[in-house]
Amino acid sequence: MSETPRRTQVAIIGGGPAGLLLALILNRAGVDCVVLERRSREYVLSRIRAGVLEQGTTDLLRLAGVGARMDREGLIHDGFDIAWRGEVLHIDLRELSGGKTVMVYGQTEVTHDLYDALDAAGVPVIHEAEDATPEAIESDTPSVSFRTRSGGEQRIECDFIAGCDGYHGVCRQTIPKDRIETFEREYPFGWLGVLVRKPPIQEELVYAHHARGFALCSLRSPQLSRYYIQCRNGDDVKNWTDEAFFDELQTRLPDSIAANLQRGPSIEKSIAPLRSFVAEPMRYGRLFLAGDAAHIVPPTGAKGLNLAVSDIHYLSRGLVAHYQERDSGLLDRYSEDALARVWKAERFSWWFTSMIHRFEDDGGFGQRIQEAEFDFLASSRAAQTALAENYVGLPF
Ligand code: FAS
Ligand code: PHB
Repeated sequence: MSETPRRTQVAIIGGGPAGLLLALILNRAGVDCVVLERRSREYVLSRIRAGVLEQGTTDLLRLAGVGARMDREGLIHDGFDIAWRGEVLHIDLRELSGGKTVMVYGQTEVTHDLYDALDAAGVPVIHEAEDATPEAIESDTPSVSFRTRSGGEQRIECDFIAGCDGYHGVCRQTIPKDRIETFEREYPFGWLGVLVRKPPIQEELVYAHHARGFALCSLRSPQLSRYYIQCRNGDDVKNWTDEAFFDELQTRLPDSIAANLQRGPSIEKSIAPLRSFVAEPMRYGRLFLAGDAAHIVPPTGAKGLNLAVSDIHYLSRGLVAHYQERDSGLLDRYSEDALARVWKAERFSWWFTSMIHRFEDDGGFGQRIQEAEFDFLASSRAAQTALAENYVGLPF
């Protein structure tokens, strides 16, 4: 393990997709950086999260030189199905969006590819970096202090700090309360997700609305399926045997689709809470927030990982221009540019979540509105086009 540098140009806190992709793009542009990750590499790579990549995301990953395995193993999807009252509405993404598609390729694989590229480039990623703390972020000479078992207490001086440490990270908390504004909506349910080594129920994704709750059929490969069902807030994975999960999933799907379900032992089972959250601005002094550190979306629209990537598009181009052209204009616009896209994805994720989940407390009016929402979508090409444009990803 190379000695931790005492100084770098950009210190990146957080080794998830946002932090790792930023490090790779900066390295490719000759900007010095270090990644500080709280967990071990094995832990980071054990996480099962996003599954759908927008075209803007796959384009940027290719540009960063980590698209080869994705293009070999990823699955291009031209559309998906919405199941409702036993009907199935197909959303033809390619046709409705003017040729755009999405790629099914797990976030875990993206993270693997990023780690491999950073190793090859010799970019320092320090794992099990404890108590990373941004310091002097209002000055021109910020630093990050942290501790590792092997190296003890350490400090890295830098020009800028990228807070890519996720929703529960430290960076957002470092900004004075009167200099940051947060916007939040919690949903009265979570997603119980299961990974199973069986062929998917069908090639394309199925988003299902049902009186008992939402369900989603997704996949990671032709032999690896990912399923979700809406569950109560505070529900516990221990309450769900595999059999109970698959029985509930089957109930929430139209018979024509449920008939193809191949059950198997779950190799991962977890519950994720759903929330919408945005922190403004995404910058304070020399500290920049990116990805889940700045915003969270309910996973219904498959936007979380993709928003992290678009943040890194804006942040990396600003940092590279600062160092290569001594021009800080794009960096100064980072928060404004990133938030403009974040809020559109927040709107879409909220809309899709509100339409397709079961809200117990919404009463008859809420449920009629959901029915009307779906009926309008099913009958209007304009509505389907709007859904498709958002799902494949709005322009960066
Ligand atoms: P991440 O949270 O991925 O990475 C932050 C990193 O910072 C982590 O590795 C963490 O260990 C590290 N860190 C935290 N505090 C630190 C500190 N103080 N010092 C150093 N390191 C620190 N999105 C979708 O699009 N579809 C999905 O289906 C989906 N499912 C999800 C399920 C779950 C359970 C969760 C939590 C999220 C899910 N998401 C999904 C969203 C997810 O994919 C995120 O959008 C994506 O991981 C964002 O990447 P990052 O911003 O890099 O944050
Ligand atoms: C997934 O495959 O994990 C996935 C796909 C689409 C979503 C959310 C999650 O909207």
